[in-house]
Amino acid sequence: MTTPALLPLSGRRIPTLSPGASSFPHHRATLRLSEKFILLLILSAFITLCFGAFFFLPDNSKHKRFDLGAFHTSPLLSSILCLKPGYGRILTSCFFLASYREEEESLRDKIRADHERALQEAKEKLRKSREELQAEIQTEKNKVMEDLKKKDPGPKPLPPVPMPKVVSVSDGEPPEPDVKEKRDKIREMMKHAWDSYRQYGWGHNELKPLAKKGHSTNIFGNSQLGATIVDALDTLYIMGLHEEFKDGQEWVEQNLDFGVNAEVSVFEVNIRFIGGLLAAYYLSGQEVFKLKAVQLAEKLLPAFNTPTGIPWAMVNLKSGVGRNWGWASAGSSILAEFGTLHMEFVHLTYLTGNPAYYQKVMHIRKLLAKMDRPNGLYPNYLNPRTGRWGQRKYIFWFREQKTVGLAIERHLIRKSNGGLTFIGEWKNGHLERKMGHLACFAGGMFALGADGSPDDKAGHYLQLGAEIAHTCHESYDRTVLKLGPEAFKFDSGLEAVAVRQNEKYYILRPEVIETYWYMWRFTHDPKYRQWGWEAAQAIDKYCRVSGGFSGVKDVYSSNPTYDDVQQSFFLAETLKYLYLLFSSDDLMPLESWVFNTEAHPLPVLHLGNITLPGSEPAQR
Ligand code: DMJ
Repeated sequence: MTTPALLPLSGRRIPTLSPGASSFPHHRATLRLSEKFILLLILSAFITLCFGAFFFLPDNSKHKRFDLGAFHTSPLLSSILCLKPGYGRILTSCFFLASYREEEESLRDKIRADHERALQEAKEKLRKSREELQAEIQTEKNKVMEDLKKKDPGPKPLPPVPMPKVVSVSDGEPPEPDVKEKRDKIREMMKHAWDSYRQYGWGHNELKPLAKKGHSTNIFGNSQLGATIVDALDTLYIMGLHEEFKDGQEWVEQNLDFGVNAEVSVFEVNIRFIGGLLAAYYLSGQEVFKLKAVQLAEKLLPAFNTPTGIPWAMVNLKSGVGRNWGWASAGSSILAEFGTLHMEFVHLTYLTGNPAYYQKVMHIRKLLAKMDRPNGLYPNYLNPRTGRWGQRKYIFWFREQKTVGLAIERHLIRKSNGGLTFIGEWKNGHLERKMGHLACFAGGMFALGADGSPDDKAGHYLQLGAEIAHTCHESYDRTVLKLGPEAFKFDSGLEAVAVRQNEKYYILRPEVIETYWYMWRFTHDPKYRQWGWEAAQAIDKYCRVSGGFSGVKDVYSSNPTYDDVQQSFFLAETLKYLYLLFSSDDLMPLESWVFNTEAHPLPVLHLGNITLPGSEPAQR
């Protein structure tokens, strides 16, 4: 008998004869040679089959429940292959049919057992309540977060600084039952706005309350930064909506990431996000808000890398590249924007000990102080490359200063024929007798300015604040919906009425209500609460829809159409000011808190008593 030699596949080795082989060596050798070829052929066919099967078999990690019937129809395959569950397409070894059958049986048993277990688990899950399931999901999420934290401990904690002295946040419940009822109604409106956003727009910047989906605008770039969450946090806290606040905090912790490739407005992101996060931090004491505010501020700093140090209006959060809006007087920066970074940036230096923030904004202040001021006023456009003023247009920007230049009064404030005090806009050497809804904030500003002025001036500024509040109220009262238009005229017999169709909209803006609140705090004249209540009722009647609150396109139409946007500032400002209007004064007293331009309260820092890093005594 021949013993087949183990041959290398090249088959170059000459076969040997076994003892007792044929006496016809030549013929025998020939026969052996052809047998060898046949054997070789079978072997190579066998190997080819093995490889073929390896490549064409399904990936059993994706198809754990593969059909074993297929193996029965292909006995050869079933005899040579086995699959190792859980490791994808792996050819582990070849078996003969008998051993495969055993394997198949045990595989079947395992699948059956897995199946039973999954079914059992599903049944158990179905027996659980929604709350129990949510709690389970939450526990899982927390575990994942914990694991992540262990792997990446995140940024180092910031040095502790003494919290500025503020009275603790009282609940501000008014003693009068009818006022309390109104306040409860405002709180309910906040719940409706928040819950709707929670349900339909969570994580998006804003909400489309009619389409019931997320919304965004170019100020946030191409991003999903949850602007409504960050803007609403402090309002939720002040209103005592703590479950909702916690929900927002969790989103911030887990999702708010500023490393995104988005070109955002420096001003808007500062007032809404840095302001919102800092306020949430000061109110709640939760470190995460401070950390996020600082992370964002770091992303905004490259916007100041201009030849003059006047920041670009926009910056890409990822690349740090800045630029200006094309429409802003040939690529200028906007005074009302870069002049409204001070409060937040000073707080950032206070909290971090990093002088950079303070120095950036003080540099702007010093630069402006050196510049010419036509008629004592600052024009609104400034070129950040050349340091020259752009188009001569004058509007307000001194939001956080307590003293207001006389020049504003002399050049921008007028009385209409009907006796309404209004603030116009100075354009190309001419005062336009038109006032914007935005300018209505100035009533509150004058009232605040009165508070810090010498006696002879104080009465005058408070009076000015009252007159502007009255004019802005008239702009609401002269409409069909009792909501104010975007801009209103005092011309050709018109008194506080919008003329152009594209100025008749109301987008849930806060400025008029903001002024009512400041006037209420300084005078306690009940008419301000009355006017605020009229506005709240009108908003609830005409802007409320099942999916939240929407702006309206024409306040003079009894059948208005919606713009389908729930602005984030509606939750940050409009509802907050309304709530404060119907609260007692011990909630957020103005001696302790100062509100930024987006109504985010920050503690008053008495810079006379604090030395900020990077500040020189002369700068204070
Ligand atoms: C808000 O974002 C701020 O109040 C800003 O200063 C002006 N625009 C809106 C509200 O109208």
